[in-house]
Amino acid sequence: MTARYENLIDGHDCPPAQGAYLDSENPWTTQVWAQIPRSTPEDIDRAVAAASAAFRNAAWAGISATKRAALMRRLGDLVEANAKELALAEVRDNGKTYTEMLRQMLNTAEWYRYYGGLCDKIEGRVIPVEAPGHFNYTLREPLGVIAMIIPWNSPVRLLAWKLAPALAAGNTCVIKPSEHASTSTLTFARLVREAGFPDGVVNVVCGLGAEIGPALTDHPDIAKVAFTGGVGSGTAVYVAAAKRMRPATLELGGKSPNIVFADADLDAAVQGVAGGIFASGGQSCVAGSRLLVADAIHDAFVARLADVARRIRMGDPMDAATHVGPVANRPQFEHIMKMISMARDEGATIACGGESVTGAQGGLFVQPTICTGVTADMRIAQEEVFGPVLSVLRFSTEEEAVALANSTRFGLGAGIWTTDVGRAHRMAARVRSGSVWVNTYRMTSQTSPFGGFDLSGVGREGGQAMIDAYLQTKSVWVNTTGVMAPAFPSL
Ligand code: TXE
Repeated sequence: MTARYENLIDGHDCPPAQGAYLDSENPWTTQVWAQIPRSTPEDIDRAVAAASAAFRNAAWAGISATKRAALMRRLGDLVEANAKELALAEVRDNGKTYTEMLRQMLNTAEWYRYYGGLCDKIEGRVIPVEAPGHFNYTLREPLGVIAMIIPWNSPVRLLAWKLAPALAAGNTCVIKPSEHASTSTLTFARLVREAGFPDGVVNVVCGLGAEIGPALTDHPDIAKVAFTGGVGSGTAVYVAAAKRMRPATLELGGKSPNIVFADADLDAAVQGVAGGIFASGGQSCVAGSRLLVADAIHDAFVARLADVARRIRMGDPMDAATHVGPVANRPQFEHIMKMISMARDEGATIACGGESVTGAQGGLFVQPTICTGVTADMRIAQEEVFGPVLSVLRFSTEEEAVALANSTRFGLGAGIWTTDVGRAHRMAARVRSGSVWVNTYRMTSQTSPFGGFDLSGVGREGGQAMIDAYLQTKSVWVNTTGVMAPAFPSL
C-alpha cells in the first residue's frame, strides 16, 4: 500500500496548495511505496510565515534556556526511541542498509543532546571600553528563520547537523528535504511536535529543488541558509543568499584522498581504503574516492583491495548480511555509470568491477569499481562520482603525495596511512582538507567541527563553535552618568 505524506506547517499536516504529489520509489524493490507533496512557492510562503510567527511568539522567543535545553534532550530521547522507524524510512527512500541507518539514528540522537547542553551556555560579555561613564556588553541573539536544504543520502543525520545548533540557539526553520528522500524527515518532524516544541518552530516542505528551492532561498524573511548537496545546487543557493546579504553554510561533497605510504600498516590501510570508498556504495560526502599509493606497494595493495571489493555483498538493504544496498535513485545510477564509461574513455584501466547489476527485486547496483592508471588531469580524478568508484593514482615521494592530494578543487576529507609519526603530522599540516584522518577514516562526531575547504563548502558543522553560526551579536552601550554631554558645545 502506498503511504501518503503531507508537509508539516505550523504544527499541522498540510496538503500541498496545488494538491500534487510525487512518487517515492524504494530503490531495492523499484516499487512506489510513498507519495510526498509536490509543493509550490505558496507552500513555502505559508511555512516561512509560520516560522516567522513562531520566532516572535513568546512560547518560543520567551522560553528560558533551561527549558529549551530540556526540549532538546527530549527530542534526542525520542529520536533514540524511534530509531528503528526512522531507519526504516531511510532504507525505503535511499536503499542504504538498515544496519548503517540504525547506527546513524542512534548517533543523531546525540546531536540533539549535545547542543541541548549548550543552550544555557550562550553568554554575552561585559567589555571594558575607553569611554568613562559608559557600560558596554554584548547579547547573543538567534538569527530568525533558517532555511535548511537537505540531500538524499543521510537526510535525518545531515538535518541534525543544522537543526540541533539552530534550535539550541533559539531559531526557527523551514526544512526542504530532497525529493528523492523526504519521508524520514517528515517522520522525524512528528517527533519534534511530540517533544513539545511550539508549533511553527520546525516546518517541512517537500518538493522539487527547481520548483521550490529558489522560493525558499530568495524569501525575504529567511535569515540564513544551511545546505548540503552538490556543487551546482550549492552555488545557486549561495548566490541567492548573497543577493539578500544573508549568511550561508554549505557542505558540498569532495574528491577525498586516502594516501597510503609504503611504511603503512597495510592490513589496516586496506580496510580503511575499502570502507572509505565502498561503504554506502560510495554515496557519502566523505567517500575516499582517490587512492594515492606509493609506487613501491602499488601492485600488491591494489590486488588486496580488489580482493576485498569483489567480496562485498550487494543485496537487500534489510538483510543484516548485506554490505551494500542499491544505488539510491535512477539519476544517480546513470551518473555513476556515465563516470565509469568516461574513465574508460580517458584511458583508465578497470582493475575490478565497472559493471551494473540488477538485484533480485529489480533494484540497480554498481559493482565496487577500481580504476588504475589514473592521472591527476583526468576528469575521473577531479569530479565527484558519489558512487563506488575508486581512482588510483601513484606517487614516489612525500612531496608528490602532497601535490596529488591537493590537486583537486575539493577539500573535505583526507586519510593518511603511515607508521611514521613525523610524516603523519607533516602531511596533516600540508593537506588542504577540512578533516584529516591518520590511520583511520570517516570519523565524525557532534563534538568536533566538520566541513570543507574550497569547493567542498563554506563553514563548519559540529562542535561548540557551531552554535555561533546560528547567533548574532548585539553590542549594547549604556550611559551610566545620567548626563548627556552637549552635542555641539558652543550652541
Ligand atoms: O543533489 P542536489 P542531487 C552530490 C553528488 C550527486 C550530486 C547531485 O555528487 O551526484 O550532488 O545530487 C535541493 N535551490 N551530492 O541532485 O541537487 C534539492 O531539492 C534550492 C553531494 O541529489 O544538490 C535537494 O533538497 N535547493 C552530497 C538538495 O538541494 C535546491 C549529497 C540537494 O540536491 C536547488 C547529495 C535550488 N536551486 C548529493 N536545486 C553531499 N555533500 O553529501 C536543488 N535543490
